[in-house]
Amino acid sequence: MAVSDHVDLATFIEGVRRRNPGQPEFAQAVQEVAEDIYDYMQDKEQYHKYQILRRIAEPDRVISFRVCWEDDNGNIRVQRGWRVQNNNSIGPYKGGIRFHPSVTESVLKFLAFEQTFKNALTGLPMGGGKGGANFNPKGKSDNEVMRFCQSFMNELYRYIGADIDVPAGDIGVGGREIGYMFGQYKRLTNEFTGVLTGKGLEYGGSLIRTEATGYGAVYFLRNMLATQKDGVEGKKVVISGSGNVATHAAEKINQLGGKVLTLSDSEGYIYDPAGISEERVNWVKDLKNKRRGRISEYAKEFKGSEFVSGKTPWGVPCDLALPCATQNELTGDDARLLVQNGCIGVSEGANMPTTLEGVHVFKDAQILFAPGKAANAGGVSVSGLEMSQNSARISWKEAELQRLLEDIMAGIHASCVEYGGRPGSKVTDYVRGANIAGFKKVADAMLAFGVV
Ligand code: NDP
Ligand code: 2IT
Repeated sequence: MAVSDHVDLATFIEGVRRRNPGQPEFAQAVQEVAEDIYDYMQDKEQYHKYQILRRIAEPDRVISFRVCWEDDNGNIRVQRGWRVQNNNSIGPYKGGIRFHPSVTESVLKFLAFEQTFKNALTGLPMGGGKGGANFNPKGKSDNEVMRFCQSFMNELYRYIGADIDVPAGDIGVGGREIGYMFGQYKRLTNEFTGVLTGKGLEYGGSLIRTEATGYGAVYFLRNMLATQKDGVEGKKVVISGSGNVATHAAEKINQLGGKVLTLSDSEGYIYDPAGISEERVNWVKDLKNKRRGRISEYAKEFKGSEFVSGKTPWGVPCDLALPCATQNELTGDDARLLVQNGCIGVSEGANMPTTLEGVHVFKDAQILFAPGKAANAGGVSVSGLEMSQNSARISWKEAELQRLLEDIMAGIHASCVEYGGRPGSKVTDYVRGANIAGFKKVADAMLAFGVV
């Protein structure tokens, strides 16, 4: 069959939209990947013939279930839970669980699709999956969260396993929720296995898993800057979010001598011209993890800082930006503003935080732009290392894990440079590099399996 007989990119995207009505986030993620892969596949007949991209963009399965729980007032509440098992060609399904009212099947399908490429980039044997529920943990008591997690696991446990599918945390799911879910899994199956990652250190968790995503996103930024003989020291940095990824990115920026100007949550952002020092970052971690408070409280605590309600932080002039909150939080206009204000590097701690238009603005401006599937892969990488430690029934030392995380991030950077070169440009197209390097590994495994 001649290559010209295959559907073109526009027809392919149109087909994805038609087959997945009402799922804009999923279609967006597929389009971002397809734009690069179509170009790469032009002279690679096998990938066309075996419909590889079409198959990766059709999850192996989507499991959806009812989650009932009782609130503290005795009301019966009903939520919807999902696990999307996207692709297990190179290892067991692996990816986080998100609890947030905005969770839909579209959001989880986009995340599981992205995860497939991200996990391939890490070099570790992990396939792609994602799960979650439209449950809002905000304002719920510990007991309510526990009952919800137990009820969620009462259904999920049938579909997961240390060699089948290994969930972890994501938005709204941290150490507390993983503890409740692991406890329930163990009770239901009478098995102590590495079925979840991000576990507490007392029961099989790995050192530096908590820090890994934020640290990794900053290591990736440092690697990109090094290609331009530059570094993080002395740079002004704008960060969105104030959860796990944002606070650990801020911590690492401080350690490398940068100045963090902002953090945010869904209600607005705080701007601290003095810089959000390590001590202040620790205060934010406490606010979020222990007191479960809002970022606006920062401005009341630290004189000279301000809270800007209902806005994202992208208008604050900076050298570097790290979107670490959620999908589509950085628009085309935001991207133009960042470029205009002299921003030279963007590293996505969140998954797909930049809209498709924003991605094109960064690519056209030829600034250093790292897509989430490369930049935030540190978290799932240390999850992979947690799986290895659990299988071997040992715990590695912190220095070893720190070294492995830095090595893995450097390896992902090198893969992006290998596949993301742009003729006539001194800046790598990291989006293209990550898409092609991630695709190639999964695609070649799929070719080996034939049509399944
Ligand atoms: P957390 O729940 O710890 O924090 C999420 C942060 O993002 C909070 O500050 C939250 O504010 C904000 N946020 C969430 N939803 C929205 C929204 N709709 N609009 C504006 N702000 C929002 O989650 P994580 O830090 O773990 O996750 C952040 C991002 O990083 C996500 O995109 C996640 O997929 C990604 N990621 C996480 C990894 C991990 O290891 N945890 C690994 C790789 C990627 P509020 O409290 O107001 O909701
Ligand atoms: O988006 C992600 O990579 C995560 N939420 C972490 C997944 C994991 O399995 O550690």
